[in-house]
Amino acid sequence: MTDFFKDIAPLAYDPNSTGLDFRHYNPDEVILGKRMEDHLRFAVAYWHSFAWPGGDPFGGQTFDRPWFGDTMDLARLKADVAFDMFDLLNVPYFCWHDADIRPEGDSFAESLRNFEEIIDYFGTKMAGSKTQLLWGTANMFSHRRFMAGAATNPDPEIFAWSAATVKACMDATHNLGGQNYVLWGGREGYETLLNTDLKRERQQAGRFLQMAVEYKHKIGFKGAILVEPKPQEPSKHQYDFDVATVYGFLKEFGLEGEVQMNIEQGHAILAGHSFEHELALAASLGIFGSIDMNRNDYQSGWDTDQFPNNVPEVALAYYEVLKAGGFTTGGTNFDAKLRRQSLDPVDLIAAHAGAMDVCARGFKAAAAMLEDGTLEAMRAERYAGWDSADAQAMLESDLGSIAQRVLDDGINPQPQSGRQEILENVVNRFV
Ligand code: XUL
Ligand code: CO
Repeated sequence: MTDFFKDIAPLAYDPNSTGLDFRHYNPDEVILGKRMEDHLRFAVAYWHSFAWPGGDPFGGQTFDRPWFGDTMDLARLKADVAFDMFDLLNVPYFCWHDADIRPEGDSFAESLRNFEEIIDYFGTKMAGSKTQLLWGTANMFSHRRFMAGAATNPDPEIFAWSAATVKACMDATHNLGGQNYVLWGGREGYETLLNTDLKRERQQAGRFLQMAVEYKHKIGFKGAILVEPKPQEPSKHQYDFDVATVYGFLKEFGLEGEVQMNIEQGHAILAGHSFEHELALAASLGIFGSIDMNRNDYQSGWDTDQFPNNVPEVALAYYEVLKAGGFTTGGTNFDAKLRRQSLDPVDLIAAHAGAMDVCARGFKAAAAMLEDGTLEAMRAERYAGWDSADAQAMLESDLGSIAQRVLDDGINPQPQSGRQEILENVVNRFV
């Protein structure tokens, strides 16, 4: 154990806690026949908690971490502190980008050596910890070489560099027993059409994703490949705008049976949707995979990646997760960062502890709503007319025959209440 979190004890479940301990997250509590820990499958995001220096567009680093710097010794110290925090929080999973965990070398080969050495170090740390890998991914957006995209770059050498990077990250994820491999679009989009061949870029992105899927099968990786949609930021226009857009893209490239979605709360909001909409749509298309849990500031209109703290919103999200059958390989990754004034080690622990409690409260409310059954019963009642043989036969019929039936039977539909306020009142009994 390092001394970074020296005065902080491992967090326990204590419903009367006024400190860091969990008031709501009890990993062993059985809900809907499963332990809470196995339902929620929490993960810590390495990039925000250990690699982000605390900058914003108007100012640079605010955090002063003993592991900041570009040496392998510091990368190992960072890993030591990270696993200390995983142990204190008792989280089952973590997630990384290659660039979060290793210093960049002077060549691809040197970066790869650094990366593989830290991956081996992770293997040792994971052998002595409960915390395992939810997913790995490649950072193909921070370095200036990626400023015009990775797979969609006009320069084929960047495509090659990106392919080599994803291969290395998939190998590492596989070797560590990762549950999923994630591809977020990064700078796969554009700033201006004046310099962009949109058709060509989408083809490159499609072929790249096919190659990732082919490689998964080649190495026998059994986890899921997940794409994470986001509508803008960093690019003005991102190709992976939202779940619906990505589904069309997957269909175009024959990948709808191979790739699932990693859906992030803040990205859904940026796309003009609710989180639960994106979750429900992915589930209905059979491509729901995992979630990045966070929230954005609703006034600022950009990706502020704050820790979640809105229980009713989280409840509606987990309601959709439960209706989708819950997580299989996926989980709840806190893609969330501290505010830049939250300087102290205790802030990092409190942020995660609070977020885990918010998720636990939301999850319990979601499970209770599902067990109560009122919402599902009222939804079923709303569509009950479609249960009749006539209604079902209509879907196999044609416009002419239906028109004739409307005339023959004197069909004269009467508007019915959608009961939105009553349904909202039902939700409010649980949140
Ligand atoms: C960016 C974002 C990423 C992905 C992984 O908005 O969400 O952190 O989750 O690259
Ligand atoms: Co994310």
